[in-house]
Amino acid sequence: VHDAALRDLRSVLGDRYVISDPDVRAPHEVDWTGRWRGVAAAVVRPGSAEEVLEVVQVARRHGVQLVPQGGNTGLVGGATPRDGQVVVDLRRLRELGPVDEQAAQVTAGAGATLTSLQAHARAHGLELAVDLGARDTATIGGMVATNAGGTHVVRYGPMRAQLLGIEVVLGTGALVQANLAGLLKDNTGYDLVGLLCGSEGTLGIITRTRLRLVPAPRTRLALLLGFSSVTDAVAALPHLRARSSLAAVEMMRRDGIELVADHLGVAFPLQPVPVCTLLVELIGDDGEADAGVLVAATGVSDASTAVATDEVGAAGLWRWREGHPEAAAARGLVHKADVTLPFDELSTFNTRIDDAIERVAPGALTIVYGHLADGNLHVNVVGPAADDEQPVDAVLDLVLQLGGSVSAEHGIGVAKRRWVVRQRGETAVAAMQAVKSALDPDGILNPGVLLPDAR
Ligand code: FAD
Ligand code: 2HG
Ligand code: ZN
Repeated sequence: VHDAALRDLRSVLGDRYVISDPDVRAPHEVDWTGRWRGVAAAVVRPGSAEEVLEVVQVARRHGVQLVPQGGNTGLVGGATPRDGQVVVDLRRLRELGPVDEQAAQVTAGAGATLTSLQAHARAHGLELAVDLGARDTATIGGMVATNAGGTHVVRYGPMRAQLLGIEVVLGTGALVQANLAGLLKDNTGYDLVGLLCGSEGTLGIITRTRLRLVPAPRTRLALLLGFSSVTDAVAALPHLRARSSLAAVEMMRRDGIELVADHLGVAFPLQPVPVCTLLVELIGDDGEADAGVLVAATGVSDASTAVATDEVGAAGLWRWREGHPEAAAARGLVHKADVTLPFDELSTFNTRIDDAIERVAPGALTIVYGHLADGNLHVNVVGPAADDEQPVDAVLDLVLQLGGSVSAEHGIGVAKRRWVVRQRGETAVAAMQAVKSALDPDGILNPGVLLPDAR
């Protein structure tokens, strides 16, 4: 990056918000897993949409490439600078508008964390429907940019289903506002809001969002259901879906639970640890009544059931599921594959995946867990070197054979870029490339992410 570009950035943002000190840059130059690293020419911290606009204009003028970054909890390397780009840290844009109780909506700055938004909404008896383990650090802008899913998709859908309006600075250097008023019906042309959601920083830098909120449940009941196979757990899905109080169905396998038990130094509530355990959440006032009906319907014996009826108890059960990414990270560098399978292939995938990985990474530690009701499994592999592509390739290859998707909720980033054409087909990817060149004509936004290089 040219000195003149840095000088212009300093005059727009002030010296304090253009950071070249290597120690301050360092946490922005590596991802949460440690698998993706690079060097940034600088980290800039704009404090308003207008400043973001000026940053993009400076970048266009000087041909500087930008990497938008929120909480840096993404798991596909999309927020990591690769080759001397400027990281645009958006966390100063954390302003939260008043909660609109009439509409059950709120306007949130892109840099607000999920936890801060939830505290704000819950003070009004409402909450954002999307919840995920990285809540204290992940930002709303990052969640929109990745179309994050999380644990309540079965009930409320992913981030795209909550997003009504957006403010964004496109790669063209235009500041665009689309339905920030949160109108529920607005069929005026192309859906820019939906397009920006899941664009992973490649089309525009999101500065503000208008979000739908849902009632914060008065009771939240968590239960563990132990099964002797993944097949049996999948067979319980129709019974679970029949409960109108259903809010989450999370899957854990014995090997993952044993890893978490080791990491936390606590014994799992179900002993012996079942081959497959579902963590089910029911919400609403009839939660307790529902639990009894549900346990009876799924046919699991009482001995393989644990129920938590209060917040503390529920949090205790949830930490088993949410502890998986951290327990894996404690064992070393983790290769992540986040995939969707058709429901009738979940069980086949599960029986074939360990051998598929063992073949390319003998002795590696493999754990599988995920959001079962979404057909979304997370495969974590510890052992292979950071630049070894084979473990994730083996998972994605099997996923495509079984008719699934190579990216369920984490996005493509740099990790899965080579797989986009195989998943979507040449013509669909060409259409995406046309959108990219229209909205980011100089290719300054997150080059190397999501799309293969244009031919
Ligand atoms: P970052 O990591 O900073 O960025 C992610 C991507 O969005 C990058 O491509 C970046 O360039 C782009 N971006 C960020 N901000 C903006 C912006 N304002 N404008 C344009 N582009 C932007 N994900 C799930 O879907 N479900 C889960 O259950 C889940 N659980 C997780 C648990 C743990 C412990 C961890 C570490 C991660 C988890 N994630 C999960 C992944 C991650 O939290 C999400 O992808 C989240 O949406 C990323 O938000 P972020 O602010 O950290 O974004
Ligand atoms: C989860 O569901 C997250 O816990 C993270 O999506 C998954 O780390 C992973 O592989
Ligand atoms: Zn997940």
